[in-house]
Amino acid sequence: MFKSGFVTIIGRPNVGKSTLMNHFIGKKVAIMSNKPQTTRNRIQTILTTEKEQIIFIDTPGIHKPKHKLGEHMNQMALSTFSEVDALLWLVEPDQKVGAGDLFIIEKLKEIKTPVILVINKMDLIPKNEILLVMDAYRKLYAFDDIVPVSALKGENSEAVLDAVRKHLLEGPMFFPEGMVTDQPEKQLVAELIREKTLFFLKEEVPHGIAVVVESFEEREGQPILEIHATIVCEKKSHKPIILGKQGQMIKKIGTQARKDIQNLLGTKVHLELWVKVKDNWRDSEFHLKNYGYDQNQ
Ligand SMILES: Nc1nc2c(ncn2[C@@H]2O[C@H](COP(=O)(O)OP(=O)(O)OP(=O)(O)O)[C@@H](O)[C@H]2O)c(=O)[nH]1
Ligand SMILES: [Mg+2]
Repeated sequence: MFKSGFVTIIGRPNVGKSTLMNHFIGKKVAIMSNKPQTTRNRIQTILTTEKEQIIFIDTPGIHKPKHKLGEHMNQMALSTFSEVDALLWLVEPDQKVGAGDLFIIEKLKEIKTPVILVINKMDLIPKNEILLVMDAYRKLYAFDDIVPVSALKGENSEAVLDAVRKHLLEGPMFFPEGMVTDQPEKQLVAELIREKTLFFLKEEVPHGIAVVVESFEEREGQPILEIHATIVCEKKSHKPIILGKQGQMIKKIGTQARKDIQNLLGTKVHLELWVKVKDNWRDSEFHLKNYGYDQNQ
């Protein structure tokens, strides 16, 4: 009997949701960074074995929004709560449950979807303290399972899959075998470029960046993919920072992004980047839509 199911990964920003999802499918589909609010859209990945198909949905970290983009991100996360077969709620290994997590618990109380609590980053605390963290959370909600893991090291992640398997139902293959994600290649490329801006740039600059791939074509007669992309920033003063002295910063971003894009697509890539200013685009419904942050997606 073939089983399948949809599982949403939720939690506060920066707890390791994208890291865990990428680990499950063995590929970097969702970008990751040490800065909060990295993921901005719902990202589906698919794990298919002989007996089952699990569809993971990575979501933006739930936070107090400061602009329309933030509102959209929360909406992306919260709207999947009741539509899936199980929720994986990721938290940091902290005994003191924060206000943000208490807010999530209130939302969980409104739905019937089974919730598996995943205490991530267990590599950061001594083993005996993990039990205390588990106890602190157990008092707050009737979880279906509580599993400590390290997404970064892959430790105990199989236990999370076992917990998920309990909630799969007899069902079809929703996606063809071999399909790993619903994200178009152009979107993956834009995200890899954005990941590098998160890595190299500081403070609010990377958070105000959107990346748009303008063209994506094979060079005539040559096995080289020609990619042109625009880095959109939200303030005039951010542009020289992104370019860097004599273009050094944008060069670094481009070089690192190209390496990742080549790995992903398995072909040689020529990448050209431009920088454009769109004042406060994060608060404009029009631009959010333009840059792919569509509420109805
Ligand atoms: N030490 C440790 N770090 C981890 C672990 N899992 C993830 N991280 C780190 O935590 C940071 C955030 O990881 P992400 O996967 O981007 O987190 P996220 O929850 O998707 O974040 P948002 O998309 O902003 O909501 C990165 O620097 C990861 O390397 C873990 O198990 N142990
Ligand atoms: Mg993420």
